[in-house]
Amino acid sequence: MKTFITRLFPALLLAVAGFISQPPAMAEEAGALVGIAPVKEDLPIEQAILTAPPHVPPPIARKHAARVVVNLEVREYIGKLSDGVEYTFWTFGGTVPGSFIRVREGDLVEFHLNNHPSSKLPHNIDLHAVTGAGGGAASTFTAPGHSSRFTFKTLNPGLYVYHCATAPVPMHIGNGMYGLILVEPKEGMTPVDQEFYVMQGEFYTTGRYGEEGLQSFDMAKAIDERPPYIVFNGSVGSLVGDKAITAKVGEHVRIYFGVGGPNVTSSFHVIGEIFDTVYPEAGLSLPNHNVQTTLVPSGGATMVEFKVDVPGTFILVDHSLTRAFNKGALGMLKVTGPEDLTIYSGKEIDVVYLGAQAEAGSDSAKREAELKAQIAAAMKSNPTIAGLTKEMQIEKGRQVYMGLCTACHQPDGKGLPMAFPPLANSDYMLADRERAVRIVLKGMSGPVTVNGTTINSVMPPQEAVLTDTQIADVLTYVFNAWGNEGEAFKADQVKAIRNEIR
Ligand code: HEC
Ligand SMILES: [Cu+2]
Repeated sequence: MKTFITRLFPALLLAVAGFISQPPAMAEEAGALVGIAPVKEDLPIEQAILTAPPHVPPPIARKHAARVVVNLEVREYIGKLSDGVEYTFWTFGGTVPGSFIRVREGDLVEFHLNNHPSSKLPHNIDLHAVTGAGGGAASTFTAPGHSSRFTFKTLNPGLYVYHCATAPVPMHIGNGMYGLILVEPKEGMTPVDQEFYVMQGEFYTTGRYGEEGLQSFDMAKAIDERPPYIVFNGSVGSLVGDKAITAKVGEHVRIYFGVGGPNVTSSFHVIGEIFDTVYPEAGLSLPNHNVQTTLVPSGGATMVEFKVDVPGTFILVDHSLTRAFNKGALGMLKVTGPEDLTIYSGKEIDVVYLGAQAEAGSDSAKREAELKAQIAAAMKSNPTIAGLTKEMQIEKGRQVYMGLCTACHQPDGKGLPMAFPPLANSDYMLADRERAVRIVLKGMSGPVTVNGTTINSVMPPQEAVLTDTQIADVLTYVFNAWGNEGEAFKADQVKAIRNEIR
């Protein structure tokens, strides 16, 4: 029914209204698909405010419908997927996820899709908020340097995913072409103190997780649904450290959470919080209460609300946890304000087992960036490069250590009695460098005596988890941390041992 009306609209208008030049001076060239007049209704015209994640446009105050003009620009650019890892993102509005769009039920949305001249490919948009063929895709196929326009009426309130629907669709979405549009119900959303925009999506890079350099899209991995990266807001660490979202004790927080996919669903959870209200599948009519984890389908969304009662760092995760700890689906909400010991004793378990690690990681990433700049400068003039390169490896290695080894060998490298041997001043480790490489690659079991104390346990192999470079870096770090001293390890040495037949 709705589909029928929308389909009929343009034809009717063409007949009735004839051609009227549309308000914004968009570059629609002669010969382009123009001529369909904007739907003529006596509505006040409004320019939509678009925001980049994690921000959300302000609530809609008006109590009447409007003609809302949305100008969304497609940009293709090379950006950061993780430290040292670059990727060619395709985006709506220059960010992953794309700009957040906020309109009201009953509005007429005049949608302009502008494909930047620097783009290499045509793109279009399918908004799940649209009632009409292809959700707008058929009307918005837009070549680089062109602009398309179509108009739709927001019949159903709710939070909707939008995405590119140009073939191959999984590749366009997999490169970052998705975002959220909120259609506020006529009565408005209930007021809250803080609203945030977070979307999960996965990246199918040719290289493994953490493999440095410019990565490209791997179709075979996409078909097998084996993404090396599953992240929030387009990159590893996008919501970590000084990029964490923040709130104050006592505030009500709402997160508009969506899954762009293209394939993987999310078990969305905030460690240390309980969702007071969840709008399952982002439908507004059946809010659920007191929920721990909510399942969000690919191409779907949810709204979660909770009051923050105590200070601390609350960790956003996909509770399919290797995605959080090994693939990047981890963010932070930092809450400041007075403690309430009647609610929480103050022994912040989450911070200890997660927060500290990620924060150390982000300090270390900063130091790494500084060193990179220093190396670039040093290259020009003198050969102190070797020393700086080693220091750089140490910083990178520190990040690997904090993300992986620290759980067992502890941040101070001292291990735990009876369970994990020390690496700090380990006579066993420092005595044989090749053996150290082998232990990290292939794991270790059976009795081992370190500094006079024997442990008989198992260390899991890391060869499937870490690249040769990462292993060289982490060993360079442990051989130079906590008073240890040693030469840098080289990726080639690791490679040789990885490939040896024993
Ligand atoms: C899941 C826990 C765990 C993780 C993670 C882990 N190790 Fe181990 N590691 C152990 C255990 C247990 C042993 C002793 C094994 C045995 O008893 O044979 C060990 C032994 C070692 C040894 C030799 C003993 C010594 O103390 O000198 C080195 C070196 C080492 N690990 C380095 C690392 C590095 C580097 C990482 C990170 C890339 C790492 N380990 C990650 C548990 C772990
Ligand atoms: Cu596209």
